[in-house]
Amino acid sequence: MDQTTARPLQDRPRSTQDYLGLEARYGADNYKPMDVVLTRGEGVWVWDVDGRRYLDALSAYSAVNQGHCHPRILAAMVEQAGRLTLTSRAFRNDQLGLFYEEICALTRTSAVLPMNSGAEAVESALKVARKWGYQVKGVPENQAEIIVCGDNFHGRTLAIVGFSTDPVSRADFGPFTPGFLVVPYGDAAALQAAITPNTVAILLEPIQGEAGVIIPPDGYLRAVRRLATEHRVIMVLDEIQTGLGRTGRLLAEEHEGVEADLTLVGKALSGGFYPISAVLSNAEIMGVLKPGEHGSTFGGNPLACAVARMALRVLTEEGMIENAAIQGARLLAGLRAIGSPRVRDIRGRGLMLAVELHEHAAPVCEALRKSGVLCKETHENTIRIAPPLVITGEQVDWALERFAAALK
Ligand code: IF1
Repeated sequence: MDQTTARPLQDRPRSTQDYLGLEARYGADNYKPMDVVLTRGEGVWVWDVDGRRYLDALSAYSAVNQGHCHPRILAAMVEQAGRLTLTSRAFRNDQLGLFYEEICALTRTSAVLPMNSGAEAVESALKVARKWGYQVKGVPENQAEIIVCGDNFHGRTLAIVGFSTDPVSRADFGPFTPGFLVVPYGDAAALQAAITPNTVAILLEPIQGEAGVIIPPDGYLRAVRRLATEHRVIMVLDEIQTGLGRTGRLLAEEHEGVEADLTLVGKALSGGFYPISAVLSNAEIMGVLKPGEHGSTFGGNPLACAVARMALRVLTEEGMIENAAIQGARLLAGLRAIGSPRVRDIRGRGLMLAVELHEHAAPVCEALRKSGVLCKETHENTIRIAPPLVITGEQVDWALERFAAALK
Protein backbone atom coordinates (compact mmCIF):
# COMPACT_ATOMS: atom_id res chain seq x y z
CA MET A 1 0.00 0.00 0.00
CA ASP A 2 1.19 3.49 -0.76
CA GLN A 3 2.56 4.66 2.56
CA THR A 4 1.62 8.25 1.84
CA THR A 5 -2.14 7.59 1.87
CA ALA A 6 -3.63 8.67 5.19
CA ARG A 7 -4.57 5.53 7.11
CA PRO A 8 -6.62 6.03 10.31
CA LEU A 9 -5.10 4.41 13.38
CA GLN A 10 -6.35 0.83 13.25
CA ASP A 11 -7.48 0.38 16.85
CA ARG A 12 -9.17 -2.92 17.39
CA PRO A 13 -12.00 -2.33 19.91
CA ARG A 14 -10.83 -2.98 23.45
CA SER A 15 -12.61 -3.13 26.78
CA THR A 16 -12.26 -0.71 29.67
CA GLN A 17 -10.20 -3.38 31.46
CA ASP A 18 -7.83 -3.62 28.49
CA TYR A 19 -7.08 0.10 28.69
CA LEU A 20 -6.66 0.02 32.47
CA GLY A 21 -4.23 -2.87 32.05
CA LEU A 22 -2.11 -1.05 29.47
CA GLU A 23 -1.84 2.05 31.65
CA ALA A 24 -1.01 -0.03 34.72
CA ARG A 25 1.62 -1.98 32.85
CA TYR A 26 3.47 0.86 31.10
CA GLY A 27 2.48 4.19 32.64
CA ALA A 28 4.14 6.20 35.40
CA ASP A 29 1.90 5.90 38.43
CA ASN A 30 1.64 9.66 38.93
CA TYR A 31 -2.14 9.85 38.86
CA LYS A 32 -5.03 7.89 40.34
CA PRO A 33 -7.68 8.52 37.70
CA MET A 34 -11.28 7.37 37.88
CA ASP A 35 -11.68 4.06 35.99
CA VAL A 36 -13.64 5.62 33.13
CA VAL A 37 -12.06 5.35 29.66
CA LEU A 38 -13.28 8.20 27.50
CA THR A 39 -13.31 8.03 23.73
CA ARG A 40 -15.43 10.97 22.50
CA GLY A 41 -16.47 14.43 23.63
CA GLU A 42 -19.00 16.96 22.36
CA GLY A 43 -20.05 20.10 24.25
CA VAL A 44 -20.69 19.18 27.90
CA TRP A 45 -20.88 15.43 27.07
CA VAL A 46 -18.22 12.74 26.96
CA TRP A 47 -18.64 9.02 26.15
CA ASP A 48 -16.65 6.03 27.44
CA VAL A 49 -15.55 3.01 25.40
CA ASP A 50 -18.63 1.11 26.59
CA GLY A 51 -20.91 3.75 25.08
CA ARG A 52 -21.99 5.35 28.35
CA ARG A 53 -22.55 9.14 28.26
CA TYR A 54 -21.45 11.50 31.01
CA LEU A 55 -21.79 15.21 31.72
CA ASP A 56 -18.22 16.45 32.17
CA ALA A 57 -18.29 18.54 35.37
CA LEU A 58 -14.52 19.00 35.45
CA SER A 59 -13.75 20.38 31.93
CA ALA A 60 -10.18 19.05 32.23
CA TYR A 61 -9.66 21.45 35.15
CA SER A 62 -11.09 24.38 33.15
CA ALA A 63 -9.20 23.73 29.92
CA VAL A 64 -12.40 22.87 28.00
CA ASN A 65 -14.46 25.96 28.85
CA GLN A 66 -15.72 26.13 25.26
CA GLY A 67 -17.08 22.58 25.40
CA HIS A 68 -15.46 19.42 24.02
CA CYS A 69 -14.37 19.49 20.36
CA HIS A 70 -15.87 22.89 19.59
CA PRO A 71 -16.48 22.74 15.80
CA ARG A 72 -15.18 26.23 15.04
CA ILE A 73 -11.94 25.67 16.97
CA LEU A 74 -11.56 22.26 15.33
CA ALA A 75 -11.98 23.80 11.88
CA ALA A 76 -9.40 26.50 12.66
CA MET A 77 -6.98 23.84 13.92
CA VAL A 78 -7.41 21.55 10.88
CA GLU A 79 -7.02 24.46 8.46
CA GLN A 80 -3.83 25.71 10.13
CA ALA A 81 -2.43 22.22 10.69
CA GLY A 82 -2.64 21.59 6.96
CA ARG A 83 -0.78 24.81 6.20
CA LEU A 84 1.94 25.47 8.82
CA THR A 85 2.36 24.07 12.34
CA LEU A 86 5.78 25.16 13.62
CA THR A 87 8.51 27.56 12.48
CA SER A 88 10.42 28.11 15.76
CA ARG A 89 10.92 31.76 16.73
CA ALA A 90 14.04 31.93 14.53
CA PHE A 91 11.55 33.02 11.87
CA ARG A 92 8.22 34.83 12.03
CA ASN A 93 4.79 33.47 11.16
CA ASP A 94 1.43 34.97 10.11
CA GLN A 95 -0.51 33.95 13.25
CA LEU A 96 1.60 35.25 16.16
CA GLY A 97 1.11 38.99 15.62
CA LEU A 98 -2.64 38.51 15.11
CA PHE A 99 -2.83 36.47 18.34
CA TYR A 100 -0.96 39.24 20.18
CA GLU A 101 -3.25 41.96 18.86
CA GLU A 102 -6.44 40.07 19.64
CA ILE A 103 -5.55 38.88 23.17
CA CYS A 104 -4.24 42.35 24.11
CA ALA A 105 -7.42 44.02 22.87
CA LEU A 106 -9.56 41.48 24.74
CA THR A 107 -7.64 41.69 28.05
CA ARG A 108 -6.64 45.38 27.87
CA THR A 109 -2.96 44.45 28.12
CA SER A 110 -0.04 45.72 26.05
CA ALA A 111 2.60 42.95 25.89
CA VAL A 112 2.42 39.17 25.54
CA LEU A 113 4.93 36.37 26.18
CA PRO A 114 3.56 33.16 24.57
CA MET A 115 4.43 29.81 26.16
CA ASN A 116 2.90 26.32 26.19
CA SER A 117 1.91 24.99 29.62
CA GLY A 118 0.58 26.91 32.57
CA ALA A 119 3.64 26.12 34.62
CA GLU A 120 5.84 27.58 31.88
CA ALA A 121 3.82 30.80 32.00
CA VAL A 122 4.27 30.91 35.79
CA GLU A 123 8.03 30.25 35.51
CA SER A 124 8.31 32.92 32.80
CA ALA A 125 6.52 35.47 35.00
CA LEU A 126 8.88 34.68 37.90
CA LYS A 127 11.92 35.23 35.65
CA VAL A 128 10.53 38.52 34.29
CA ALA A 129 9.71 39.73 37.82
CA ARG A 130 13.20 38.94 39.10
CA LYS A 131 14.89 40.60 36.11
CA TRP A 132 12.65 43.67 36.52
CA GLY A 133 13.57 43.74 40.22
CA TYR A 134 17.31 43.85 39.48
CA GLN A 135 17.26 46.11 36.42
CA VAL A 136 14.43 48.54 37.23
CA LYS A 137 13.75 48.43 41.00
CA GLY A 138 17.45 48.08 41.86
CA VAL A 139 17.26 45.04 44.11
CA PRO A 140 20.79 43.73 44.87
CA GLU A 141 21.83 40.74 42.72
CA ASN A 142 20.33 37.39 43.81
CA GLN A 143 18.38 39.10 46.64
CA ALA A 144 14.98 39.20 44.88
CA GLU A 145 12.07 37.97 47.01
CA ILE A 146 8.71 36.76 45.67
CA ILE A 147 5.72 36.32 47.98
CA VAL A 148 3.26 33.46 47.40
CA CYS A 149 0.24 32.22 49.34
CA GLY A 150 -0.32 29.14 51.44
CA ASP A 151 -2.30 26.37 49.70
CA ASN A 152 -1.20 27.74 46.33
CA PHE A 153 -1.18 25.69 43.15
CA HIS A 154 0.83 27.08 40.25
CA GLY A 155 2.15 23.95 38.49
CA ARG A 156 4.61 21.10 38.92
CA THR A 157 8.10 22.37 38.03
CA LEU A 158 10.87 22.29 40.63
CA ALA A 159 10.78 26.06 41.31
CA ILE A 160 6.99 26.01 41.65
CA VAL A 161 6.69 22.94 43.90
CA GLY A 162 9.48 24.51 45.95
CA PHE A 163 7.03 27.15 47.17
CA SER A 164 4.04 24.82 47.42
CA THR A 165 2.71 24.16 50.92
CA ASP A 166 1.37 20.72 49.89
CA PRO A 167 3.70 18.04 51.27
CA VAL A 168 2.68 15.58 48.54
CA SER A 169 3.77 18.01 45.81
CA ARG A 170 7.15 18.64 47.49
CA ALA A 171 8.27 15.39 49.12
CA ASP A 172 11.68 14.20 47.92
CA PHE A 173 11.98 16.77 45.14
CA GLY A 174 14.43 19.07 46.98
CA PRO A 175 16.61 21.06 47.10
CA PHE A 176 14.36 23.92 46.08
CA THR A 177 14.78 27.39 44.57
CA PRO A 178 15.39 30.10 47.20
CA GLY A 179 13.80 33.56 47.23
CA PHE A 180 10.16 32.72 47.98
CA LEU A 181 8.10 33.60 51.08
CA VAL A 182 4.70 32.12 51.95
CA VAL A 183 1.92 34.18 53.55
CA PRO A 184 -1.63 33.08 54.43
CA TYR A 185 -4.08 33.51 51.52
CA GLY A 186 -6.67 36.24 52.06
CA ASP A 187 -4.64 38.05 54.75
CA ALA A 188 -3.59 41.50 53.53
CA ALA A 189 -1.91 42.39 56.85
CA ALA A 190 0.32 39.32 56.62
CA LEU A 191 1.21 40.28 53.06
CA GLN A 192 2.08 43.84 54.11
CA ALA A 193 4.30 42.50 56.90
CA ALA A 194 6.16 40.22 54.49
CA ILE A 195 7.08 42.94 51.97
CA THR A 196 10.71 44.10 52.14
CA PRO A 197 12.74 46.44 49.88
CA ASN A 198 13.84 43.29 48.03
CA THR A 199 10.31 42.09 47.27
CA VAL A 200 9.82 42.09 43.50
CA ALA A 201 6.45 40.33 43.14
CA ILE A 202 3.41 38.79 44.80
CA LEU A 203 2.03 35.73 42.94
CA LEU A 204 -1.49 34.51 43.73
CA GLU A 205 -4.66 32.99 42.31
CA PRO A 206 -7.76 35.26 42.38
CA ILE A 207 -9.62 32.15 43.62
CA GLN A 208 -7.57 29.14 44.77
CA GLY A 209 -8.59 26.21 42.57
CA GLU A 210 -6.78 23.10 43.76
CA ALA A 211 -7.14 24.27 47.35
CA GLY A 212 -10.84 23.70 46.87
CA VAL A 213 -12.27 26.87 45.30
CA ILE A 214 -11.18 29.19 48.09
CA ILE A 215 -12.68 32.64 47.46
CA PRO A 216 -10.77 35.36 49.33
CA PRO A 217 -12.55 37.94 51.52
CA ASP A 218 -14.14 40.77 49.56
CA GLY A 219 -11.56 43.54 49.17
CA TYR A 220 -8.52 41.26 49.47
CA LEU A 221 -7.48 41.58 45.84
CA ARG A 222 -7.95 45.36 46.04
CA ALA A 223 -5.72 45.41 49.13
CA VAL A 224 -3.08 43.33 47.30
CA ARG A 225 -3.28 45.76 44.39
CA ARG A 226 -2.85 48.77 46.70
CA LEU A 227 0.09 47.21 48.57
CA ALA A 228 1.80 46.17 45.33
CA THR A 229 1.48 49.68 43.95
CA GLU A 230 2.64 51.36 47.18
CA HIS A 231 5.73 49.14 47.52
CA ARG A 232 6.62 48.88 43.79
CA VAL A 233 5.92 45.15 43.79
CA ILE A 234 4.65 43.37 40.66
CA MET A 235 1.16 41.90 41.18
CA VAL A 236 1.03 38.59 39.31
CA LEU A 237 -2.42 37.00 39.03
CA ASP A 238 -2.47 33.36 38.01
CA GLU A 239 -5.71 33.16 35.98
CA ILE A 240 -4.75 29.87 34.32
CA GLN A 241 -7.77 28.21 35.92
CA THR A 242 -9.98 31.17 36.91
CA GLY A 243 -9.57 33.09 33.66
CA LEU A 244 -11.25 32.98 30.26
CA GLY A 245 -14.83 33.05 31.52
CA ARG A 246 -14.72 30.39 34.24
CA THR A 247 -15.97 32.70 37.04
CA GLY A 248 -18.53 34.53 34.90
CA ARG A 249 -16.15 37.32 33.85
CA LEU A 250 -13.38 37.20 31.24
CA LEU A 251 -10.84 37.39 34.08
CA ALA A 252 -11.64 36.76 37.75
CA GLU A 253 -9.82 39.97 38.69
CA GLU A 254 -12.79 41.88 37.26
CA HIS A 255 -14.99 40.83 40.20
CA GLU A 256 -12.85 43.11 42.38
CA GLY A 257 -12.14 45.73 39.73
CA VAL A 258 -8.37 45.29 39.90
CA GLU A 259 -5.80 44.99 37.11
CA ALA A 260 -2.73 42.84 37.73
CA ASP A 261 0.69 43.86 36.39
CA LEU A 262 1.24 40.35 35.00
CA THR A 263 -1.72 38.11 34.17
CA LEU A 264 -1.21 34.42 33.41
CA VAL A 265 -3.57 32.46 31.16
CA GLY A 266 -3.50 28.91 29.79
CA LYS A 267 -5.79 25.85 29.69
CA ALA A 268 -8.94 27.19 27.94
CA LEU A 269 -6.77 29.55 25.90
CA SER A 270 -6.94 26.74 23.33
CA GLY A 271 -10.35 25.31 24.29
CA GLY A 272 -8.54 22.09 25.17
CA PHE A 273 -7.19 21.49 21.65
CA TYR A 274 -3.50 22.34 22.13
CA PRO A 275 -1.09 23.49 24.87
CA ILE A 276 -0.76 27.26 24.82
CA SER A 277 -0.29 29.71 27.68
CA ALA A 278 0.70 33.35 27.93
CA VAL A 279 2.05 36.01 30.26
CA LEU A 280 0.10 39.25 29.71
CA SER A 281 1.56 42.53 30.91
CA ASN A 282 -0.31 45.71 31.76
CA ALA A 283 2.92 47.67 32.09
CA GLU A 284 6.40 48.00 30.59
CA ILE A 285 7.62 45.13 32.82
CA MET A 286 7.91 42.82 29.82
CA GLY A 287 10.44 45.24 28.32
CA VAL A 288 13.21 43.85 30.55
CA LEU A 289 13.43 40.74 28.34
CA LYS A 290 15.97 41.13 25.54
CA PRO A 291 16.54 38.76 22.59
CA GLY A 292 17.96 35.40 23.62
CA GLU A 293 17.09 35.79 27.32
CA HIS A 294 14.02 33.55 27.33
CA GLY A 295 12.20 31.30 24.89
CA SER A 296 10.67 27.94 23.97
CA THR A 297 10.65 25.72 20.87
CA PHE A 298 6.85 25.70 20.59
CA GLY A 299 6.18 29.07 22.24
CA GLY A 300 4.09 31.20 19.90
CA ASN A 301 3.84 28.58 17.16
CA PRO A 302 1.34 29.29 14.37
CA LEU A 303 -0.87 26.29 15.14
CA ALA A 304 -1.23 27.25 18.80
CA CYS A 305 -1.90 30.87 17.86
CA ALA A 306 -4.54 30.00 15.26
CA VAL A 307 -6.30 27.71 17.75
CA ALA A 308 -6.11 30.31 20.53
CA ARG A 309 -7.45 33.06 18.29
CA MET A 310 -10.55 30.99 17.53
CA ALA A 311 -10.88 29.76 21.13
CA LEU A 312 -11.01 33.39 22.31
CA ARG A 313 -13.41 34.32 19.51
CA VAL A 314 -15.98 31.63 20.30
CA LEU A 315 -15.70 32.41 24.02
CA THR A 316 -16.76 36.01 23.42
CA GLU A 317 -18.99 35.69 20.35
CA GLU A 318 -21.09 32.81 21.68
CA GLY A 319 -21.95 34.40 25.04
CA MET A 320 -20.11 31.76 27.07
CA ILE A 321 -18.87 34.21 29.72
CA GLU A 322 -22.32 35.60 30.41
CA ASN A 323 -23.71 32.05 30.36
CA ALA A 324 -21.16 31.01 32.99
CA ALA A 325 -22.51 33.71 35.30
CA ILE A 326 -26.15 32.75 34.69
CA GLN A 327 -25.74 28.96 34.90
CA GLY A 328 -23.25 29.25 37.74
CA ALA A 329 -25.81 31.14 39.83
CA ARG A 330 -28.43 28.50 38.96
CA LEU A 331 -26.09 25.65 39.88
CA LEU A 332 -24.99 27.29 43.16
CA ALA A 333 -28.59 27.96 44.22
CA GLY A 334 -29.63 24.44 43.21
CA LEU A 335 -26.78 22.83 45.15
CA ARG A 336 -27.60 24.86 48.25
CA ALA A 337 -31.30 23.96 47.91
CA ILE A 338 -30.44 20.26 48.27
CA GLY A 339 -29.87 20.91 51.97
CA SER A 340 -27.94 17.68 52.57
CA PRO A 341 -26.59 17.22 56.14
CA ARG A 342 -23.48 15.63 54.59
CA VAL A 343 -22.51 19.03 53.14
CA ARG A 344 -20.26 21.31 55.18
CA ASP A 345 -20.01 24.20 52.69
CA ILE A 346 -20.88 25.09 49.11
CA ARG A 347 -18.75 27.75 47.42
CA GLY A 348 -18.63 29.15 43.94
CA ARG A 349 -18.24 32.03 41.53
CA GLY A 350 -19.61 31.56 38.03
CA LEU A 351 -19.07 27.94 36.98
CA MET A 352 -16.16 27.42 39.38
CA LEU A 353 -17.83 25.68 42.32
CA ALA A 354 -17.03 23.28 45.13
CA VAL A 355 -19.11 21.17 47.53
CA GLU A 356 -17.22 20.46 50.75
CA LEU A 357 -18.46 17.44 52.71
CA HIS A 358 -18.02 16.31 56.30
CA GLU A 359 -16.76 13.04 54.83
CA HIS A 360 -14.56 11.75 51.99
CA ALA A 361 -15.85 12.96 48.62
CA ALA A 362 -14.56 10.08 46.46
CA PRO A 363 -17.57 7.80 47.14
CA VAL A 364 -19.93 10.62 46.16
CA CYS A 365 -17.92 11.19 42.95
CA GLU A 366 -18.24 7.46 42.27
CA ALA A 367 -22.02 7.63 42.79
CA LEU A 368 -22.16 10.63 40.47
CA ARG A 369 -20.19 8.72 37.84
CA LYS A 370 -22.70 5.87 38.01
CA SER A 371 -25.52 8.37 37.44
CA GLY A 372 -23.73 10.04 34.51
CA VAL A 373 -21.86 13.03 35.96
CA LEU A 374 -18.05 13.16 36.02
CA CYS A 375 -16.54 15.10 38.93
CA LYS A 376 -13.22 14.88 40.76
CA GLU A 377 -12.59 15.40 44.44
CA THR A 378 -9.79 17.54 45.78
CA HIS A 379 -8.21 17.26 49.24
CA GLU A 380 -10.36 14.27 50.26
CA ASN A 381 -13.57 16.04 51.27
CA THR A 382 -14.27 18.51 48.46
CA ILE A 383 -16.03 17.93 45.14
CA ARG A 384 -14.95 20.41 42.45
CA ILE A 385 -17.62 21.30 39.92
CA ALA A 386 -16.61 23.08 36.74
CA PRO A 387 -18.67 22.11 33.67
CA PRO A 388 -17.98 23.66 30.26
CA LEU A 389 -19.32 27.24 29.97
CA VAL A 390 -21.70 26.13 27.22
CA ILE A 391 -23.89 24.22 29.71
CA THR A 392 -27.61 25.00 29.40
CA GLY A 393 -30.11 25.56 32.20
CA GLU A 394 -31.74 22.25 31.30
CA GLN A 395 -28.39 20.46 31.63
CA VAL A 396 -27.75 22.22 34.96
CA ASP A 397 -31.10 20.88 36.22
CA TRP A 398 -30.26 17.41 34.89
CA ALA A 399 -26.97 17.52 36.84
CA LEU A 400 -28.67 18.90 39.97
CA GLU A 401 -31.04 15.90 40.07
CA ARG A 402 -28.00 13.65 40.18
CA PHE A 403 -26.18 15.73 42.78
CA ALA A 404 -29.31 15.60 44.96
CA ALA A 405 -29.52 11.81 44.61
CA ALA A 406 -25.81 11.34 45.33
CA LEU A 407 -25.88 13.65 48.37
CA LYS A 408 -29.10 12.36 49.92
C1 IF1 B 1 -2.23 18.34 37.46
C2 IF1 B 1 -6.12 22.00 39.40
C3 IF1 B 1 -4.02 20.89 39.90
C4 IF1 B 1 -3.45 25.70 37.78
C5 IF1 B 1 -3.11 27.03 38.12
C6 IF1 B 1 -1.04 26.84 37.00
C7 IF1 B 1 -1.32 25.53 36.63
C8 IF1 B 1 -2.55 24.93 37.03
C9 IF1 B 1 -4.06 27.89 38.94
C10 IF1 B 1 -0.28 24.77 35.82
C11 IF1 B 1 -2.82 23.54 36.63
C12 IF1 B 1 -3.97 21.49 36.74
C13 IF1 B 1 -2.72 20.65 36.70
C14 IF1 B 1 -3.20 19.25 36.77
C15 IF1 B 1 -4.52 19.27 37.52
C16 IF1 B 1 -4.92 20.70 37.63
C17 IF1 B 1 -4.94 21.19 39.00
F1 IF1 B 1 -5.77 22.96 40.21
F2 IF1 B 1 -6.62 22.51 38.29
F3 IF1 B 1 -6.95 21.15 39.97
F4 IF1 B 1 -3.14 20.06 39.72
F5 IF1 B 1 -4.00 21.48 41.04
N1 IF1 B 1 -1.92 27.56 37.73
N2 IF1 B 1 -3.75 22.87 37.18
O1 IF1 B 1 -4.63 25.17 38.20
O2 IF1 B 1 -0.76 24.57 34.51
O3 IF1 B 1 1.31 23.39 33.76
O4 IF1 B 1 -0.74 22.09 34.25
O5 IF1 B 1 -0.69 23.60 32.26
O6 IF1 B 1 -1.06 18.70 37.63
O7 IF1 B 1 -2.67 17.25 37.85
P1 IF1 B 1 -0.19 23.34 33.65
